[in-house]
Amino acid sequence: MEIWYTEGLEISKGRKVSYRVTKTLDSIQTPFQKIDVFETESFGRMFTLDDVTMVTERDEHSYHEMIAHIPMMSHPNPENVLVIGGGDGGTVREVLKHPSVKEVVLCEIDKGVVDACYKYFPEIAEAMKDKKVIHHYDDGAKFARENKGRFDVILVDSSDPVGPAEVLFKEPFYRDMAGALRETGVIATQAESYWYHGDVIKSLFEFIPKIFPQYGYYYTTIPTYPSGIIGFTFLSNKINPYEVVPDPSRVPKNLKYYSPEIHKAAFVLPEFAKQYIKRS
Ligand code: SPD
Repeated sequence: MEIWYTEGLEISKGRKVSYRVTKTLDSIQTPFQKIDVFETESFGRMFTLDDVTMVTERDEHSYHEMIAHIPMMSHPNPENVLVIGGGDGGTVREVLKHPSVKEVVLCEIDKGVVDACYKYFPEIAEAMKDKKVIHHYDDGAKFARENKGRFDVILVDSSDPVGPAEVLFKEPFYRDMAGALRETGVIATQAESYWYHGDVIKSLFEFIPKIFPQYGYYYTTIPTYPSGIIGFTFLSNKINPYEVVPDPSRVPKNLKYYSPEIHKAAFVLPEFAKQYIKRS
């Protein structure tokens, strides 16, 4: 009998994307969510949370490189980095490719995610064992509130705005992050697809201009997320994302997606999507 996994995020909108499963490796219920790990025919090993795709071996680099390197390359000297969510380790792995980094704090609410990824995705998760990485299993908003003015870069590698991550798409959390950032700091947050989630993006950019003088929205392509793209907010007090000129000598070696050209292009949005991002 054939087994297919169907991405759960879009079913309520009358859309379905399914993947043929060649082997089911695990299904774990944590206090926060359901974790599943399978082998798929077309994307290699896949990791889902509550039936929503988080990571596949074949395309994870396009998401992790872009959530990390756009802000890291926009900051002149990122030393202290906070990753909220990101318990698979992919974002931490990319951050550690920058030699200026002294400390990466990983604040993941669900230790079950980290444990499952050590077991099933060692090549991605291994980075979390680096001695520069400090683990906190806690609520990201609380952690940000308790660590004022500590970080050069904050990356919110969250799941979608349902369940445990809902609070990470709300104004109070963005105010908490602003407090945890150094004056020249930069934040990037997972901010969904301009094709499918215009309402989410619009609601973020209702309050973002009240908190951050500099902001923008950029995106990456990724076949296993709904609509094949996913975007990120870029937030800062000082750094205007549209004026950043990435220094080619700082680009980590052997990347598969990010380049200085992609950096500039990622902020160029189709006309219909520009309406979601309020700019004065
Ligand atoms: N719709 C899925 C969005 C998931 C984004 N984060 C995934 C975690 C990868 N580190």
